Amino acid sequence: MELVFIYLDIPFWRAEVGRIALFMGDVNFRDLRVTREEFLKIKENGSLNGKFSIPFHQLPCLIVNGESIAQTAGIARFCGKLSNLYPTNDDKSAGLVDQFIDFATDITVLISQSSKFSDIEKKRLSRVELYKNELSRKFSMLEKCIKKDNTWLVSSNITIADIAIWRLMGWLSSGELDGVPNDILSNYPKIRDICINVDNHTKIKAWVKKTYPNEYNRGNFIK
Ligand SMILES: N[C@@H](CCC(=O)N[C@@H](CS)C(=O)NCC(=O)O)C(=O)O
Repeated sequence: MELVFIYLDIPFWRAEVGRIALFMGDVNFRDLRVTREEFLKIKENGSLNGKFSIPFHQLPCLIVNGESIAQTAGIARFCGKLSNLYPTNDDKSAGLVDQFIDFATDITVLISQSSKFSDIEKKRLSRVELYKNELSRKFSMLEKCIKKDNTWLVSSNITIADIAIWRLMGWLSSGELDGVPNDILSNYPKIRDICINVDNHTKIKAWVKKTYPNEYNRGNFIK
């Protein structure tokens, strides 16, 4: 099977969950990273250089034997199935994995709403407000979903859900999102422990070494 994974050259969770799954499963794929200029053109005309169709003018997009598949969660499941990081014979576990991926989407949508302000102070204030209210509420709910002493979010093995939450929370705890404090995980020890477990996974370390810029701020997972 010929796979081309298209996204920007940044380790955002939407792409990382699929890219890392393929890497962890030793599935061969082309890791195609577009420039900002190419991304703007994709948004405008739904195509990467006339070669790959991008159905909803959004990234990530996965090209499977020449056919385009869009939408983060669907792509994540597709990659997870190929790499044994998504339950294929256990519908309940699959549903649980899905709920965490969709949770990551919900949080991302909330953040992007606050990113719309062009005025920097307005943007910061809206994030402060968002963090104090909706985000904290949501993270408390997520914390409650995690069973005590669980190494992974679902079942006894790492799944695409863990990868998604690790990168989502890494982004949010990096301190680089103005208005969101970098110590957020200190309030959610079970989420933090999942993130630490992912961060320490041998294959994750290998991927980080291979693709992340030196000293990249992966988030604040300190206990
Ligand atoms: N529903 C899509 C949303 C993807 C999305 O918003 N991607 C961003 C980049 S992280 C994008 O392409 N934005 C451009 C746009 O929405 O026009 C998904 O789940 O993949």
